[in-house]
Amino acid sequence: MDDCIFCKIIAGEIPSSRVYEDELIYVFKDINPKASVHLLVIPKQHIARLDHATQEHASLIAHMMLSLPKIAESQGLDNGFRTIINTGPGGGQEVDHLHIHILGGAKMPGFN
Ligand code: DGP
Repeated sequence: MDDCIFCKIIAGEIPSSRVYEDELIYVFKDINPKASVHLLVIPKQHIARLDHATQEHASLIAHMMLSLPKIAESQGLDNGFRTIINTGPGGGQEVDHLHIHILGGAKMPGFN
């Protein structure tokens, strides 16, 4: 997607603090962290929102989910972490490229 900032981050056209990458996903630090560790896990394939995903994306989304613990642990979150997926305007999604937030450490958002 030409006008997608996360696609531009994957392509290296916008700088980011990368923490992990494989053939399917790219992981980088959120520019506006809400916790001492705040990462974004994105698929390299452009999927705008979780509710745009279909069965054909099932293995990709499973890969994203199953990668979260090792990514979190690699950033020092060895006592657990929070994941958030905002979907659409009603869910507070600001960037229309599917992303999973990983949050942990100090300054966690105040809800459980
Ligand atoms: P959401 O509200 O779920 O769509 O969260 C989008 C997040 O993306 C938000 O926490 C800030 C982050 N973000 C937006 N633009 C950039 C950027 O250019 N670089 C980085 N690293 N993060 C960004």
